[in-house]
Amino acid sequence: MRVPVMLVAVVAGALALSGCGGDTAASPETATEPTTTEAATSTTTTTTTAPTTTTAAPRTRTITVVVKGGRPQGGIQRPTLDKGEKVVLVVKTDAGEAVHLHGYNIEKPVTPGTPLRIPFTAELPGRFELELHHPDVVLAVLEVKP
Ligand SMILES: [Cu+2]
Repeated sequence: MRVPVMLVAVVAGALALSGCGGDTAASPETATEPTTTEAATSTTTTTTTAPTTTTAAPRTRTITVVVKGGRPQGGIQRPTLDKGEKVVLVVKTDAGEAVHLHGYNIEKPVTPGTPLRIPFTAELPGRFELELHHPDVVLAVLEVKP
């Protein structure tokens, strides 16, 4: 609901242009991490350790798959996840009845035209297919590092 249809289409198009680069840049809705790249260029003499720079909120990674004509736009994404990473799979499809994340045994019914969100935590290492059922189409392959 938050991301307009056109924006998703544009992102999918950009992915298609750049080939199967599974990892997209930070999505606009989750880019809330402070960028501290320029903060280190201060020329003060003493280096005091900043007390509050630990990662406070665990970031949630959003992986969006757009299916048109029963096929994933931009090819099969192959994102690599860290063990314990929080992930939200967003599937927008014009076909199919269910989305199945193998290995995690998460299967949710999907309505064509309505984005489906599948939040989960990548606690199981390995390589797992995200599949659209009826017809069976591989949408993405997630690799969770041990
Ligand atoms: Cu399946």
